Amino acid sequence: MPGVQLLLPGTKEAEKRILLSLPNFCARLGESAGQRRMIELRDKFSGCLVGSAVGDAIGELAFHFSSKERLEMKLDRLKELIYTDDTAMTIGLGESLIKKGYLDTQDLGERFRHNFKNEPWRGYASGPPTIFSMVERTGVSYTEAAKSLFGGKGSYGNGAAMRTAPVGLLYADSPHLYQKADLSASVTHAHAVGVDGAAVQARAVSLALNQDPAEGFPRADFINELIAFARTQDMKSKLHMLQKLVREETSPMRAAQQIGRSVMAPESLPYALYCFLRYAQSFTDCLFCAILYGGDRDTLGAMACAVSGAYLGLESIPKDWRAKLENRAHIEHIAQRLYEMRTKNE
Ligand code: R7I
Ligand code: MG
Repeated sequence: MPGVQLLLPGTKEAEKRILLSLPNFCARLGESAGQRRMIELRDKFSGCLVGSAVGDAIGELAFHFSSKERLEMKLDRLKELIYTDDTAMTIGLGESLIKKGYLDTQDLGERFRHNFKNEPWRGYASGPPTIFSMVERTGVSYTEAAKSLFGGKGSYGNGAAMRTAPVGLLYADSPHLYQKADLSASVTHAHAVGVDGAAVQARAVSLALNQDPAEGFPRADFINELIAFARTQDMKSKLHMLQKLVREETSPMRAAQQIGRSVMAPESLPYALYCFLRYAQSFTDCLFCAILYGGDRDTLGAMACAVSGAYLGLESIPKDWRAKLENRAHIEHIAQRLYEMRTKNE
């Protein structure tokens, strides 16, 4: 969307634009300007975390029902949407932030380990459980254990990016967003590329959160901002590729083939962002784009739908899917507590 200026989160101009663009919606409710913004942001916080969990759960189903028709039939019949480690860790990160009020890596690691012990069947890859047992066996810190993985380089998997939405919500307007995402990643992902995945996804959430869905999404500025925000060449070059594919309106299948969509952060994250940008006005189209073209489907769904939900809000997620989501009340509670923490600090 050339020529559209990206409004930086927290700027007076951004807030003014959000308020100005919602007069009909809010006038119907007879609310004051201050209340208008609260409703808008609250809805976006829940949209982000519920959206991510729905994307994760439906993405996991797509491993077994890989055509859209079969998946939709299954979704109609299904009683409950079961999420995977992506959401379990997003919940853990949200819980730790709420309990401590800041990012405490030891508390976060403990929370992750505790949740893993209770539910080891959620589909974790090898990295996090290896770290948990190393901490138990040797007493080292989580961050030290994370540094020792994969020959001392740490993990470049997408596991830090997939769970980073609470950081993007809580620190959306902070100049220290990168550092916060880095801390949240460091208990399991020490590799600079794994950390970069968490930071870029947190920034994507924060930018989407502060854009008004009543207006066209400023795609070009969004990608430029993410390229500038990324710190590794691996991530930057894949974001440049994303920029070209979006500009050329490349089909999802071709984009998936070119970017890749494996568990490596610089593959799955840019493809998830491609799906959000291609279908910015539709949560369901964004979801299907993320999960129907192979690769790390649950995590592609979680990352794309966190950004989509932060932009479009809770109501954009089909009601039936929200109703079937496992543990939804707790996820919404975390979103609302994070919202209160964020607005208290303003
Ligand atoms: O990143 P992580 O927590 O999870 C990745 C995916 C997500 O979809 C989850 O939902 C889960 O299903 O799996 O898991 P890690 O074990 O840290 O990284 C994932 C995989 O990437 C590893 O098991 C390795 O195969 C590979 N990998 C690496 N290989 C070589 N060198 C990650 N980092 C490295 C590396 O530095
Ligand atoms: Mg998973």
